[in-house]
Amino acid sequence: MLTFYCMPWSRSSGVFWLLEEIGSPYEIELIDIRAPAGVPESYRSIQPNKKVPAIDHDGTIVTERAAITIYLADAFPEAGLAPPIGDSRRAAYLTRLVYCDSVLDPVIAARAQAGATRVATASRSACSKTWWPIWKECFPPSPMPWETALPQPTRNSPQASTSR
Ligand SMILES: N[C@@H](CCC(=O)N[C@@H](CS)C(=O)NCC(=O)O)C(=O)O
Repeated sequence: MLTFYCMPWSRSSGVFWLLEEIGSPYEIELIDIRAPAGVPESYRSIQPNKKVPAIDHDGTIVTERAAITIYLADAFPEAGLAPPIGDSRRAAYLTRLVYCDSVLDPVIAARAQAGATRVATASRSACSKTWWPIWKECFPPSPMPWETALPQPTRNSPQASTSR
């Protein structure tokens, strides 16, 4: 049993995509991170910081996109989405995957939240000519096709415009 805790138009999108590629059944548990009253306290038992995405796979909870991606690709090897452990190609796979979340994502999120100019220099340096084409290829604009049937963000919510 695989449960996906998520919200469309958020950092959940990449995991949505991954789950669709894997093709194994999963249940969606929508966590309204933009609810005026906030995310319910009960969700802390899944994600201590009440953030999405998160998964529960047969009672094993995984949070953080990079960790979820690595976990799922390894848990469903038949999908052929990651080089297996012991394969030397795993080095490049893990490097790119972790780089995206640990270096690119914070810079891009900071840029979105602070306005384009304050962190433009850091952003330019991180999104070098080498990495930007990979980023664009890996993260096309939301919503993904399978997200369109789900609730969409409130357009005037500041969080909705900065968290993608
Ligand atoms: N490092 C985390 C970041 C997750 C994250 O910041 N998620 C945002 C949505 S894009 C969230 O849940 N925000 C709700 C909140 O902070 O209350 C990951 O990559 O999984």
